[in-house]
Amino acid sequence: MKSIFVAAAMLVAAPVALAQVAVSDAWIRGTVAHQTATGAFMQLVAERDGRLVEANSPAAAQVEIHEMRMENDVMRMRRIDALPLPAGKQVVLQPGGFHLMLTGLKAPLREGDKVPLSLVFQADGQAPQTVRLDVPVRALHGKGGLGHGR
Ligand SMILES: [Cu+2]
Repeated sequence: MKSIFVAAAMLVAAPVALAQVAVSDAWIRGTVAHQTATGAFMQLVAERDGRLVEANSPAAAQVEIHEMRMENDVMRMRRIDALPLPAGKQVVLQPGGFHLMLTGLKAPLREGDKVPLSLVFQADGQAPQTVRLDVPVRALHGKGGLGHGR
């Protein structure tokens, strides 16, 4: 498992290769005019037990870590303080599940745009580590709306 993680980490962009957490398939959902919130999605694999504790982007006033769950047959999202990342286990952020919520968007996000996004990881017993990404925007279509319009 260890060697697989190292190999995967070396395939991704240089800034991420040094990271304790491998980030793959990151994308942000495109927005339409006047839409001020959207979601960011990706897969994370941490080398050591830890968590995602913070995210931010110059494109948004705030980036929150959200989870979605069924409550009385209704999908609801709520903010969580941190996303646990067990060592070696893939944690998926996807529509309908965990995601990063970008709110207070300063401009619409169009397909083909790249949005800077910083993720702060905290491995147990280690200093926090920031990973900076340029995340591509994918068009707004298909299923999997986030279920809230702020
Ligand atoms: Cu959300």
